[in-house]
Parts: sequence; structure tokens; C-alpha cells
Amino acid sequence: MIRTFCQNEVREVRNLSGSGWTFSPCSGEHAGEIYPVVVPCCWESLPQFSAYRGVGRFTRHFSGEGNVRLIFQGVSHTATVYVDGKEVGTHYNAFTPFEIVLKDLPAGEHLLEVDADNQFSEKSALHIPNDYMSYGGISRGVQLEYLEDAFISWLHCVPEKAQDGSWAIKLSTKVVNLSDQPFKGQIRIEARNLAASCCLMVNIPAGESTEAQARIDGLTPDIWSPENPALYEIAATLWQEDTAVDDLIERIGFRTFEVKGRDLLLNGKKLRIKGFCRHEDHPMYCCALPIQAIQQDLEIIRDLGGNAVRCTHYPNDQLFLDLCDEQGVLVWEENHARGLTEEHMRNPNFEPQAERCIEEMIRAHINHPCIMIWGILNECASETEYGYECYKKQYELIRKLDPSRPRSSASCKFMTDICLGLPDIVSYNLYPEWYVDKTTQEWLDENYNWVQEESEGAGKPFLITEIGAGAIYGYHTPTHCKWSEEYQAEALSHQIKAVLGKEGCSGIFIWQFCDCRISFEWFASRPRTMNNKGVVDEYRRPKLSYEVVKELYHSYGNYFED
Ligand code: ADA
Repeated sequence: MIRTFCQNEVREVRNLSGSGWTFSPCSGEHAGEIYPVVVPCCWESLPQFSAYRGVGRFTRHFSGEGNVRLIFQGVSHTATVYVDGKEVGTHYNAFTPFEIVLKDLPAGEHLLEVDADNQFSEKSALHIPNDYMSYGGISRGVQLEYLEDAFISWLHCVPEKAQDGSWAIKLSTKVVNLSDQPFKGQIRIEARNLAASCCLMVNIPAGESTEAQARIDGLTPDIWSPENPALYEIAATLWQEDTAVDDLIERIGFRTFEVKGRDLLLNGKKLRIKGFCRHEDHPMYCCALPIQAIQQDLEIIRDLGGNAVRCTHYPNDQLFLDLCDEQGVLVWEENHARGLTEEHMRNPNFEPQAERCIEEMIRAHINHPCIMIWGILNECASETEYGYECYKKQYELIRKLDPSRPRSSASCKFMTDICLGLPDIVSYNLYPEWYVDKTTQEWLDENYNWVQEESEGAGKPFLITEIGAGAIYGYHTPTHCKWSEEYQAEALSHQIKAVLGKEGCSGIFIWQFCDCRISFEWFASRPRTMNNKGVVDEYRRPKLSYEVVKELYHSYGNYFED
């Protein structure tokens, strides 16, 4: 399962997730041994491999004939794919999807082998030892699609509100012709439940592809919002004469999200963000959370009164985004980068890998109404000239790929950030009462005043993208010292009140939703080799701060006028 809804009624699709796979480590004391596994699977969830760093081979068979497409939603972190013993594709980065198209497969059973590699080296500029774990394995779903000679590769549908209050959908699509004959056909695109459609002619030379644009105007849909997450299906069908040869169904929501002066407006109303930063992490599933566990996280977030999630620090599984679309949870999604110094950013692989991550993230996720902000480069070298050039290029790339959403970056460069002229929203990660020995009010005011009075971020919306304190689950002390649940509960109470009470501040993302595992190669004095700032621990057991956050978050509405 790679999506929560059906994307094809014409194209034949097979789920390759589930059982039928084996895993075999390629090095270490168990090298060559074979274990049955259920995919998605991180090998760290197998008792023998909780700390294995290396290459692991995943194997299964599939049947097929003719043209097929394999879709991998995520392999952590470098994948090399073989079919019938022949290498057919490679991909870097655990957190973005990739596809492999195979032409003219002979009929019968085929052997699929995927080598996943989670090692750190110069070749990997984004996966480095860090304050989260780089797991190994096929960490998200896999799908097999049976294709005709021509197929719809993707369909982007961007809603746009017209002056007169009606809506349009800007459509663009890519169609691929796999045959050695020219393809001539028609794409019919239907906005379901809106009684609207359009048609595009396509003429594609042999073995090539084409991109086409269209527009549907004059729509009066229900508006998507946290209170009423109304969704619509957009179905594209590819016709060759009277035969439907392929299709692709996407799902969208109609809403506006704008930056106006210092405000963030959702459907014209001044939004108050009450969010959580969340890593894809679970002690039993590692980063390969099944949909039930993802849903449970969303239930806890909603119980806590949260209305938003920041996907730290990488693009998330599309199942999570589908659920957020359905449940009206707002999302900040960012490319993959955490805490990279200028030296890290000078790795020759950094720029292509980070930009590729942006391209793959936006290509795959542009249709999700829940995504309100694209983020880049969390706490990277935004205080240096070299860093500035990297931020600038990445912001420009996002603008080119998706001009419809504001962009931002979570900074920790206090009074030294030189990149604040670039984003649409200024965002800071602050840790008063934890790393910084000041009250939240003082530290918040100091930073806010510097942004508004002395930086190029003046006049832009201001967000707190991280704030919090550590607590070891079950550690209680009468002294309320650091690491106790009491300390965290008190710190979060001060932090939430100060941030949500601050004029000019659009909201808060608490660091973090749950405790998560960190790379064992990365130390930073983290007890348990975990980041312990979760409001719930890794098993989602509430800490004392849970009730404090819940009460405070529920006391503020989604909008400032509430
Ligand atoms: C940073 C960083 C997070 C996490 C946090 C912390 O701001 O963005 O990934 O490391 O600090 O817990 O210190």
C-alpha cells in the first residue's frame, strides 16, 4: 500500500509490500544468512541487526510481461535495484520516492533484488551521523504497475482562486511513449464531483515523452480547512481511439495559504499554528511505520490540540500526507538536511543531492492540500556567504517548481543569519530554559526584535519552528531538575505561553512529538542515545507535559480571531 486511495481504475497495479521478501546482510558475522521479512522493513527491527551499518539485500519474485514500472516510496538510504540479475536503477536518499520503468519483460516470474546501503561516507552528503537515526532497508511501500505502450507518468493539479471567488485547477501532466511507434491519443481529465472536465491531445514520437498543460475554470468547490478537509479526485485517462490505455487519479483540496505582511492567512483568516515536530521513528518499526502507527500519532497530535506537523528533517511517507489531507492537519515539509556546516555543504555531492531531494519532494507531493510551507536546510550554514548561495539556489528552485507555496527555513543562527531576506517566512529554533540560560520571554524578544529591526527578515511572518526541553520518561524529582518530567512540563508551559502570546508570532512547533533514536555515531550528550524532548516517549506514553500542552493548545483556536 503506497497511498490511502485508489489511484488507478484502468492501469493494473500490484502491491509489492508485505510478505514474500527475504533480507540478507552483505557483511558482518551474519553475512549471507537469509531472513524472511515483511516490507516495509528496516533491518534494525530484526533482533540481530539493531546496529548493523552496511549493505543489505532484499529479495522477492514478481510475475509480469511487457512494460512495467516499479515504484519505491523509500529505500534507506542508497538503493541499487536488480531485475533477473541485471542492475536496473540506483537512487540516493531514504526519504524520496523513485521509479524504474522496464520495457518488454519476457513473460514469467522475475527476480527482484534491492541492495540498501545505510553507510556514511563522502558519497552521502545528507545522511550523516546526526540527531536522528539513518536506518537501513526498504522503509516505505513498493508497487508494481503493468503499463501499455504509453502511460501517464505524473499529474499535477494546482488549485487557484479567481478574483470573482470561483476556483480554477491548473493541470500539468507528463505522458511517456514506450513503444518504437509514434503515439497519438487524448487525455481526458475529470474533476470528480465538480461536474467539470477538459481534454488534451497528445502526439508523442517513438520512445519519447511529452508534458502538457490545461486548465479547468469556474469551479465552486467546498473549501479545504482543518475544520472541513474537503477533498476532490482529479482523474486523468489516456485514450487511444476508443480504448482507455492508462489512467492516474490524484486528490486535491481547494484552499488558499498566503503570506500577507507579518501574517499567515489560511482561507483569508489569520492562522495560529499549534504544531509538533515529528520524526518518522518508532522503537518497533524504526522509520518504517505502518499506517496504523502513523494514524495513532495523528490521533495523539489532535488529542493534544495540535493543528500542524513539521516533518523534521526530510520529506515524509506519502501515507502520512494522505492522512493529513483527510484529517485537516497542516504540514510544513522540508528537504533533507539537518545541522550541516559550511564544510558539509562544500561536499561536492551536497548541492546535487539536496536539489534532487527538493525536485523529488515537490514532484511527488505538490498535490497535497495539507502542505502549506516548503522548508529547506534546517540549521545549516546560513551565517556564511557560501551558505547564502546554497540557500538562494534552493529557494529559487522551489519557486520554479511550485510558486504556490511560501518557503522558509528553520534557523539557529541567532543575530548572525544573513539569509533572512530570501524566504517568505522567518523561522527560528529557540531553546530558552534548555540550552540557553534565559527566560523564554527574554530570548524570544531578543531574537524577534533583532529580526524585525536589524535583519532582512523585517516585516515577514515569524514562526518558532522548534522549542522544548528534555525529559526522561518516568524520571520524577522533587527538585524539578533538568531531565525530569516536571522540568519539561514547566519549561513547555512557559514556552507555549510566551510564543502564542507574542504579538507578531504566527505560531509554534514544539520540539518534539515523541522521543526518537539518534545515530549511535553521534553523541552530543544524549542519554539513552535518544533525543528525549518528546511530549510522549518513543512508545507514545505521555509524559507530565502532555496534559500541560493539551490544556494550553486547546485554549487557543486555529485562528487569531477565534
Ligand atoms: C535542533 C535540531 C533538531 C534537534 C534539536 C535538539 O534545533 O534542529 O534536530 O537536534 O535541536 O534537540 O537539540
